[in-house]
Amino acid sequence: MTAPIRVAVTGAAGQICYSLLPRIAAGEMFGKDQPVILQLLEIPVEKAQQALVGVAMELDDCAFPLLQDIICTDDPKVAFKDANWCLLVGSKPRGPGMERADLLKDNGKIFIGQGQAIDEVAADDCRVAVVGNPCNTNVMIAAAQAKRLPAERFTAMTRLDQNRGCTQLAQKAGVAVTEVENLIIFGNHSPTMYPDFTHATIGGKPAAEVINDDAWLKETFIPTVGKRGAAIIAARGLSSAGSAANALIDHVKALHTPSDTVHSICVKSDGSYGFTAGVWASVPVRTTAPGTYEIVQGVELDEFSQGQIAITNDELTGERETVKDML
Ligand code: NAX
Repeated sequence: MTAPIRVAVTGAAGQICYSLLPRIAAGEMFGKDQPVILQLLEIPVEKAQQALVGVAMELDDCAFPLLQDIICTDDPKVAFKDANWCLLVGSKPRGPGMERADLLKDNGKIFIGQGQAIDEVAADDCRVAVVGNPCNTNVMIAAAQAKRLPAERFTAMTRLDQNRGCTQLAQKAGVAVTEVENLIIFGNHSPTMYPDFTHATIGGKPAAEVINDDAWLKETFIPTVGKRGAAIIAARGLSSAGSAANALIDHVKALHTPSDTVHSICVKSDGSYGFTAGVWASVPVRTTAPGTYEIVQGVELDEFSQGQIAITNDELTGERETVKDML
């Protein structure tokens, strides 16, 4: 009998988790033979805790064969206890009139507490993936609390941006999304990110050659990917949820499965590609063993790409400066 993977998930009564949790329990994240235990964290507010009970009831009602147990709690030390994966989805949304600096600081406090609790009680092999925004800076704050777990275990998600970009290129070229490869997201999960089309291929040929429209790539494609989240809110009245949950499945699956495929993941910068060492920037990575990855080196950057990376790196460095007393 395979031992279950303990998956701690925060923000478990929120909209992303409503799409995410059934898919984890169905085996889409860790495989169809891998049992899981879900350890679900919500804020200590009655309405949130009640909603969490409702989420657990629905999971029960799915009778998932792989789901061995569900733990619902408002205590981070219960949620993260012995967890092999911690998926930090919950965070405080930006309220009306709230400055980005206030958002960074308010959320920073959450990620200090969660980072400390993870370091104290999670499994020795624990991996952490942050979705809650601003995810690059939240993950840096959580990782800064860790004394036992190495910083490399802490990642944040730009997979949604990678998936969005691949579909935009496929639709422009009029081909299936499976034809698009090697689209790398560099930088912050924010509108400054750089979806680097210069190495992307469509049907094995350079994307720029297939699309043959430099102005579209630079002036339409890049902002469309960067502002897609806002476009979803404008259309749906709510932020991306199903696609974010899907991207987190892809993110964790990619890190859990060794392969030569290159994925875009926010990791602690080692200074590669012009990022300031120590910020969490999205870069190309390759998974070498389950949960272990290396930053892919040697991707050549033309002058345009270097300029785009400098913009998003400035933002990341500025965010780090704003929360420096939390690190
Ligand atoms: P919701 O507001 O629907 O749910 C968030 C849930 O988190 C709420 O139920 C809230 O009570 C809970 N929560 C807040 N603080 C918590 C804490 N300290 N511990 C445990 N739970 C806590 O938001 P949802 O649409 O699910 O989005 C969640 C986060 O994902 C947001 O920060 C959002 O900005 C971020 N996103 C990140 C994306 C990415 O690509 N990295 C894309 C999608 C999404 O925008």
